[in-house]
Amino acid sequence: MGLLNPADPGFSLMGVVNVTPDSFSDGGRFLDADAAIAHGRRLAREGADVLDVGGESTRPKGKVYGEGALPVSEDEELRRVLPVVERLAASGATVSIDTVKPGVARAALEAGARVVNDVSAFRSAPEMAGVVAEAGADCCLMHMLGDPRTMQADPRYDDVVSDVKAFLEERVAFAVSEGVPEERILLDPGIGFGKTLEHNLELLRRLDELVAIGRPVVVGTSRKSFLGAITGREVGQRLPGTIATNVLALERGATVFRVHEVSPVRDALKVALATVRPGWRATTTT
Ligand code: HH2
Repeated sequence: MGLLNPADPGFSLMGVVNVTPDSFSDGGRFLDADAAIAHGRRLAREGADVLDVGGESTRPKGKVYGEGALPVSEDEELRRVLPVVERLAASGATVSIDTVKPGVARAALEAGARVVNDVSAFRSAPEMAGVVAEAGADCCLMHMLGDPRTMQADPRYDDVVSDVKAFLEERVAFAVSEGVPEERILLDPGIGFGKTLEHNLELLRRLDELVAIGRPVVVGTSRKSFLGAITGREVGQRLPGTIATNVLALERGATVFRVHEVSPVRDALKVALATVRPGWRATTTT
């Protein structure tokens, strides 16, 4: 099952494979390629439809995470992600590359990745659109206010949902104008990227307004700090909050869920989907 299978009425899980020393929730755990590959394989066995491999953290600067992620050179990012992409793709997994650098995306696509997850939605490097178009790849375009070092400073919106929606619509138009077929585009509100707690909750509450754009909506709430702000839990103890937000997002029409823990989220979403879409359960095998 890929990310954009129109015959599949269910949901897709994107398992996070961070090959970084400084990711906010699992920094340093999978910096070694073998460890990252083993982790990716485990997520695939647990039911991840796509493995999202990233070599540069987007950890925000601010009171929760301190100084924030430092930029990584293209060479270093390639050194981190390429062996992981290559071997996971060779093992049969659908791989997505989480990068804002066209050079990294191009090399990852050549190594077998099929999706480009660009948290800057082609703003960091507009030529990323051409890379995606040329490879015939899928892409995820995400909303972010500013960049990881500035985004949590004092994020403000007229109306967060309308503003994010207008941004995503404009990014779709740009991608299409650069030759990316609309059917290859997924959209993501960018939970935690230049948003206060209230902004995140409002985006989740009114997610159906983003679903109305007509493209699959990806949601990434996994372990994020707004869950900690509500529950008081440390990063490793945010699975219940992650599940609650993903179930709500599914009910409001999101279809792709980016998570660190695949198996428990998958179970929760299967039950949620069987409830909100009677009949779906009969079409599943497990
Ligand atoms: N969140 C993170 C990274 N990439 N991509 C999309 N499309 N949506 C998200 O919500 C999203 C993303 C941040 O999470 P993580 O990868 O765990 O942390 P870090 O960026 O610190 O590596």
